[in-house]
Amino acid sequence: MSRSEELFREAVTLMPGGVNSPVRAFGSVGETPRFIASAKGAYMTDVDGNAYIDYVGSWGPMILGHNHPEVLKSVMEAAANGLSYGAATESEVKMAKLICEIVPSIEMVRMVNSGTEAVMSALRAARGFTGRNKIIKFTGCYHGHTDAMLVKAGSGVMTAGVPDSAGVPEGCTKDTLSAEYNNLDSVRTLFENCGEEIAAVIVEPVGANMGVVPPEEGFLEGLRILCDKYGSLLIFDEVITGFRLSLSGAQGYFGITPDLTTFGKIIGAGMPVGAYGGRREVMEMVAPVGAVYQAGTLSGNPVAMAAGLAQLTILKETPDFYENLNKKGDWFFSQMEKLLTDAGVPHCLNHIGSLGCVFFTDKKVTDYASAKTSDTTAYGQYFKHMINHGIYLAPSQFEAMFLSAAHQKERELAKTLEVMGAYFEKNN
Ligand code: KE4
Repeated sequence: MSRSEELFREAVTLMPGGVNSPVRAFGSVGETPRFIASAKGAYMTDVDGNAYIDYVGSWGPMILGHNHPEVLKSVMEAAANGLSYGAATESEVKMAKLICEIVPSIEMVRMVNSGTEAVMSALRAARGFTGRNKIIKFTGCYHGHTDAMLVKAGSGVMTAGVPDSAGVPEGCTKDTLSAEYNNLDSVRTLFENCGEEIAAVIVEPVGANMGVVPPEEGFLEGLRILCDKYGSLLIFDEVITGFRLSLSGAQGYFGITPDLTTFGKIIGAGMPVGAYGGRREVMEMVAPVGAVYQAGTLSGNPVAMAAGLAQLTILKETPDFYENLNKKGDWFFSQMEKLLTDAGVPHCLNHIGSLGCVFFTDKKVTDYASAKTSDTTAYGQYFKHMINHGIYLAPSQFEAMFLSAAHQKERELAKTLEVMGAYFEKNN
């Protein structure tokens, strides 16, 4: 028995599913989760000493690769000064200043501790600012596990096969309206029916929790127009796309300005950090200046700020960082597309920048319904082959592959394509 198997056997008696976040249990791919001992650059090593080329990257934060030396140094230096004070610090001022500088739509920002917390708080600010209650979200989009968002959500909820979650009272979701991604008519209908009651539309500007589903031409612009028409706020949930598609995230990449943005993952470089921000008049609704209450013991934690500041500074100051990363992504996913096509595998490969996902379906995947046509058993078999050949992919069809600056074309990407090619040739 491997050490991972031993640990998992004990873990399931101590934590629900043996994990602290459902997708890590490898439930939908029928494998024993690998217990990771260390990570560096593009690699993770498990407790049995197996090394993997990692395409999860902690679900997005590791855009520079694991344990970038400058990030690690900043964390160690900050930790040496104390782990947390529960008081204002200079690092929070620096972080807020940097975010406002690199994301033009952010005039004011509040740090929190996770993407979920960022979304929960942004929704409350939007409701407080507009005095309205209803929120539109999109089927298959995942915005963390705050009650109001656990309606036809993506990611682990989608994998669990439950459209919603138990334990969420109807009162918490009665104001959550679901529209279909890339379907403006479905949004228009909701606005026509109750536009004056809609506080906000929240959207992943690139769907990445039903697998990767980029916005079709005009979709995001259409949301902006509808929100302006009905006086609702447009919230971009950039927990995944923030600082990934461009330095100013998807909003910079597509040129659409949201009223509020939520961040997570990359902003903390692997430490527990989330943030929400946007128009000053909305953010000034937030306590202690405004009537919208929100707080957090460890929000703006100095060690987490040091990690985030180090990573964002590298992203900001490295010449052509995003041009190079996105070009590398385009090359890699187009090579993957060629492998799949040459092998005659029924597939839809969606990718944008350093995000991508192969769906085992002959349909074009543009929303939740088409994503659900994918053969998750086939995905599980693919996953099993890849992990047993040293390639660590998302243990679910409805997640993304994340490339980092540490993945080198001639090394990790070439090796990955070789393992993939061998598999697809044998299994189509
Ligand atoms: P967290 O609370 O997990 O930090 O962020 C929630 C969240 C919010 N918005 C978007 C667009 C997200 O993708 C997420 C979390 N992403 C998942 C991966 N699909 C986290 C992985 C997990 O749940 O373990």
